[in-house]
This record gives sequence, C-alpha cells and structure tokens, in this order.
Amino acid sequence: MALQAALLPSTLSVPKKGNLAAVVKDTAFLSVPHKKLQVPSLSVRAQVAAAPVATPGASTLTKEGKKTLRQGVVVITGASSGLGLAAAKALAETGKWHVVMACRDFLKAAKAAKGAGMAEGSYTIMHLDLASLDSVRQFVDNFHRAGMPLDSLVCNAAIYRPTARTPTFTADGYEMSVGVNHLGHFLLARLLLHDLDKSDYPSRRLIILGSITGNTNTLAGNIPPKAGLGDLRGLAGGLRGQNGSAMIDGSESFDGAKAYKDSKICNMLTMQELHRRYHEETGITFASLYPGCIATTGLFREHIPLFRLLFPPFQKFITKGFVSEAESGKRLAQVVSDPSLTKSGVYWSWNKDSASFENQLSKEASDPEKARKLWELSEKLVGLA
Ligand code: LMG
Ligand code: NDP
Ligand code: PMR
Repeated sequence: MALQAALLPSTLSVPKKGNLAAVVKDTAFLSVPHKKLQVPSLSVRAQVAAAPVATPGASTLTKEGKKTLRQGVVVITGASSGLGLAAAKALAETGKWHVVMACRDFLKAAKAAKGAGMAEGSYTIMHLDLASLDSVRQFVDNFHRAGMPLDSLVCNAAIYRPTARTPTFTADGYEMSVGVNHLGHFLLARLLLHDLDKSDYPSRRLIILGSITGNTNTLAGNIPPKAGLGDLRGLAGGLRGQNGSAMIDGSESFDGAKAYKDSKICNMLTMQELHRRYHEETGITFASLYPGCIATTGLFREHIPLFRLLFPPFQKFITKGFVSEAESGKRLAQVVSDPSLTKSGVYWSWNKDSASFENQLSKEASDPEKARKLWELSEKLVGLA
C-alpha cells in the first residue's frame, strides 16, 4: 500500500475538464523507458525461448535504419473468455499488437490463452479484479512498472446476474454489476487516460463495450426488465442496498438483469462523456460497440439451464442476431485497429454482411445531461472527487 501511495499520488487523477497535458507533465516521472521492460511480480510475460520477440511497444529499425511502426500495446479487461479472449487472439495473431490481458483469474487466463493457441511472447497477463478499486489502482501501478506504452484500452469485462433478486457487493460496497461493469472501468479509464495521451502511436483508442439490451430504441432493448437510470438517485446514495437502493434508479427491489442493462447504459454514456471532455484535446478516439449476440459466452453462466440451452438456437434461427465468439473478436479487433474506424464518439454495430456502421443510441443512452451527472457521481464513488 505504501508503495502504491508513493507511486500513485493524487496528481494522477485527471481534472474535471481540460488540463490533461498538465497532469501528464506532473506524472511523467511515472513512466519507465519503453526499452527497459521490467516484469512486475503480478505479471507474467509469455516468453519465446528460441526466437525472442521485440520488447512490447519498442520501436524497431529496418536494415536501412528507417523507423517502422512499432508494435502497439493494447490492454483488454476480461480477456480470459468470450469476446475479450477472441479479440486478444485476433489482435495478437496480426503480429502488430502486444496484448495485455487484464484478468481477475490469472491461471484461467493463462490456460485460456494457451488453449486459444495464442503465441507465447504475444501477450502479457496482469492481474485485475474490477470488483475492487484497490485492485484497479494496483493494476495501473503494475502496468506502469512493466514499462510498456499504452496505445489502446478495451473495457470489456462484465458480469451478468440474470436471475438475482438480492444484490451482491464489490470490495468497496457497491452493487456488483454496476461496480464491476461501470465503476471499476470508470476508474481504470481515468487512471490510464494520461498513458494513452502520451503514447506516440498514430491512433490511440479507448473502447468501452455497450449493448443492444441497454438501448430501448430496439426490440431487444424492450424485453423486460428494461434498462433505465431514472434520476440516478440510487447511485447518488452509494448503491449500497442496506440503507438505500442497490439499483441506480433507486428502486427498492433488486433486479440483476436490469442492473446489468443499466451498467451498459453507464458504459455508453461514459464513452460519450470521455469524448466530449477529452477527444479534442488529446486526439484519442473514444468508441463503444454492440458486437452482436454472442450467445455462447460465459456471460450467461448464471442463467437457468433451459435458457442456456435455447438461447443460442433462438438467436441463430429466430432473431438471426447470433455471432460466433471468433466473429465478435474480429469486430472488436477492428474497433481497436482498423484505420477506417478512427471516428470518436461512435457506437459501432455490424449489419448482416458483417459491415460496420455507426449505430443510433437510445435517447437515454445519448443524453448529455445524464452523462455529466453520471460522471460526477461516479467520480465521487471511485474516489476521484
Ligand atoms: C428471464 O428468463 C428470467 O426469468 C428473469 O429473471 C430475467 O433474468 C430475464 O431478461 C432476463 O430472463 C427468461 C428466459 C427463461 O426465457 C426466455 O426469454 C427464453 C429466450 C429463449 C426463447 C426460446 C424460444 C424457443 C425457441 C426454440 C429454439 C429452437 C430454434 C430452432 C429453430 C430451428 C428453425 C429452423 O425462460 C426460459 O428459458 C423458458 C423458455 C421456455 C421456452 C418456451 C418456448 C416458447 C416458444 C415461444 C417462442 C417465442 C419466440 C418469440 C419469437 C419472437 C420473434 C421476434
Ligand atoms: P464472458 O463472461 O465470456 O467474459 C467476461 C469477462 O469478464 C471474463 O473474462 C470474466 O473473467 C471477466 N470479469 C468478470 N468479472 C470480473 C472482475 N471482477 N474483474 C475482472 N474481470 C472480470 O462474457 P462476454 O465475452 O460475452 O462479454 C464481454 C463483453 O461483451 C461484456 O462487456 C458484455 O457486456 C459485452 N456484450 C456481450 C454480448 C453477448 O451477447 N455475449 C452482447 C453485447 C455486449 P472470468 O473469466 O474470470 O470469469
Ligand atoms: Mg434478447 C431482435 C432480436 C433480439 C436481439 C438482437 C437480442 C439480443 N434479443 C432479441 C430478441 C429477444 N430476446 C426476444 C424476442 C426475446 C423474448 C423471447 C428475448 C429474450 C432475451 C432474454 C431473456 N434476450 C436476452 C435475454 C437475456 O437474458 C439476455 C440479456 O438481456 O442479457 C442482458 C438477452 C440478450 N438478447 C440479445 C442480447 C445481445 C442479449 C445478451 C446480452 C447483452 O446485452 O449483453
């Protein structure tokens, strides 16, 4: 803790509006030169014995002495399964990206990467439990000490508790779905923003997963329980359950399916608020996406067995919204690295031919006033204000 406090002074937090450059300057001492890769205790860099790869993020020189585009470094949260793993694999396979897999279960992530056939040396696993704000800060500290630049951040991890009627809580006492899916990522994004800002990579991106089920302008978004943040009174009350509400809208009864959908609205609002506050100043691309219905992932692990059995064929043959994990991974990889997807503030989706398009968010998921209020309340809850 003492070391963490020493390395992460309060100056690391990003100011409410503007002035990011000043913060970057203040915290410049935190960066370790890219070439000096130090492997921190909580991370394992997969090594290649016979043919060592270049240090992640280091520039390379051709024979003629020309500088070529260095490998990009992308952090993906929740890369131990589903979409995160598929995107990690897709990006690592190109050879253009070194993937930092930010995962809560180290051994599961190591097994998953191996099982997916990801080449040793193409990824680093680092511990991150989004259900603990201390863990988020520790991750950022470890990432800094690893000495890699940050070119892209993907806030992908999520939990879904579809049948829960009583809340569970994060280490900091916040309702779990919103705590992990939104608040943990909110802090992570804020703490890593200056790293993205100082990266010399041509296109730096911060991506937060959204979903169709958080958008009530769609059929899927109208399947009960519907998402809705109300006036955010539950969030303002600390989302703690006992003396207030565990739901963002302040309702007395807890609904796990709604809490997840609400968290996705928060994700989409946060992306837009980041865009409004920082895009012009930093040039960072902020984006969200609905990758399609990946009905086979671990997201549905807590749903009833009958649902898990019927949901994939239902999406494949009836709604036709189904996508495989591999296809969804390619879509997310596009949002990370495709040169044509540099526009900021966009919520991407794909049509039946798997072509990307800028999708419309629901009224609530694009309400700037709500986004601002959410931002301010979230800052308080994660200790940034
Ligand atoms: C609820 O569960 C939870 O109770 C609640 O707590 C909350 O978590 C909520 O939003 C989350 O979920 C509801 C869930 C559980 O049920 C569903 O909604 C099931 C969705 C899947 C529907 C399956 C339809 C059956 C399709 C057959 C698939 C075969 C496809 C092969 C076709 C081949 C063709 C070539 O409840 C259940 O899981 C019970 C499911 C009982 C299914 C009964 C079947 C009724 C059939 C009606 C079909 C209706 C489909 C609607 C189509 C609309 C088209 C736009
Ligand atoms: P998975 O359950 O397969 O993956 C979720 C990942 O999040 C897992 O790696 C999981 O880790 C990780 N995770 C959960 N809790 C924490 C935590 N406390 N700290 C760190 N990591 C955590 O689900 P998907 O791949 O389907 O979901 C990925 C993203 O895609 C989510 O943001 C989801 O909302 C979004 N999405 C998914 C859709 C779908 O149809 N599946 C549709 C639209 C959006 P572990 O492996 O240890 O459990
Ligand atoms: Mg939904 C047009 C059709 C469509 C699409 C694209 C989805 C996506 N769903 C559609 C329709 C329907 N769904 C219909 C008609 C029903 C009633 C039978 C239905 C039901 C349903 C349930 C019970 N759908 C679900 C659930 C879930 O528990 C999933 C959920 O809400 O997770 C939050 C879900 C989903 N449907 C989707 C997608 C993408 C999901 C999952 C996940 C997510 O938003 O992350």
